[in-house]
Amino acid sequence: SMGFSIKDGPEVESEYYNFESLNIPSTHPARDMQDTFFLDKDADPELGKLVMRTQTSPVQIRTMQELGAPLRIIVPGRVFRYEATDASHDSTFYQIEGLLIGEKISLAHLKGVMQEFLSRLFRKEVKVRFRPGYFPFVEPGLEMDFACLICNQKGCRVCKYGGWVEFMGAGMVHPNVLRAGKIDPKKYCGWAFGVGLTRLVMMRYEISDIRLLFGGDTRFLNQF
Ligand code: 2U9
Repeated sequence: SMGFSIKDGPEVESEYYNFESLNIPSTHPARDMQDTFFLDKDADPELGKLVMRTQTSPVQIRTMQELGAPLRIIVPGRVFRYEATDASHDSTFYQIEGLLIGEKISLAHLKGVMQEFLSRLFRKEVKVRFRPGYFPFVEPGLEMDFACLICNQKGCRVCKYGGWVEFMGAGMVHPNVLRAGKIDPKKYCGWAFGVGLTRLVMMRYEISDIRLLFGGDTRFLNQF
C-alpha cells in the first residue's frame, strides 16, 4: 500500500552479486570461509565462486540492473551463514530488505516509511530512533530502534531494560553500489534497509531459541 513491489531471486549466488557489487571487498572479514557457505563450483570467471547468499541484497542489485530508477521494492527471503549455532544464531534465517531509489530521497523518508510500517504492524503509534552504524553497502549507515511496546519504555526483558528494541540496519545506498546496479549516482540516490525477520518472529511469539523454528519438531511447529 506504500507502492513497493515484492521481488525475489536465487539463494545460490555468485561472489560478485553477494559481495563485490555490494562494496564488500575480498579482504572483508565477511568473506571468510568461517562466515560463508561456498559451493565447489565457480559461477563464471568474472563472477567468482558460487556461494549461498548471506543476505538478500543481491536481488536488489539484479533488480536495479533490470528495471533501473526510480525503484521501490521489498525483498523477503532465506539467507545462510556458516557459523556455530546457539539460542540466537542459526545457519539459516529469514530477512526482509527494502530499497527505494529516486531523485532527492533522504533519510527523513526512511524514518516516515518505517514509522508507518511499524504502526500498522502493531496497530498503534510506534516511536522510532536512528543511531549511527556501519555497513559497507551504505553511507551513512545507521541502526534503527523502536520504543518498546511491551512495557511502554518502562523497562522489561524484551528491551533489556533500556526502553528501546533494536530493529534493523539501514542507510543511504553507497554510490559504488548504485553504479554496480547501473544507476547514475549523480542523478539518483536512495536508501535501503535490512530486518532480521526471524528475530522479529521470536519477539512476537516469545520464542527463546531460534533453532526451534528450523528444527523440524512438529510438536513445536504445530502450534502456529
Ligand atoms: C542494496 C544496497 C543496500 C541493506 C541493509 C542492513 C543495513 C542490515 C541486517 C539486519 C539484520 C542483516 O538480518 S540481519 O542480520 N541488515 O543491517 N541491510 S542496510 O542494504 C542494501 C541492500 C541492497 C543494493
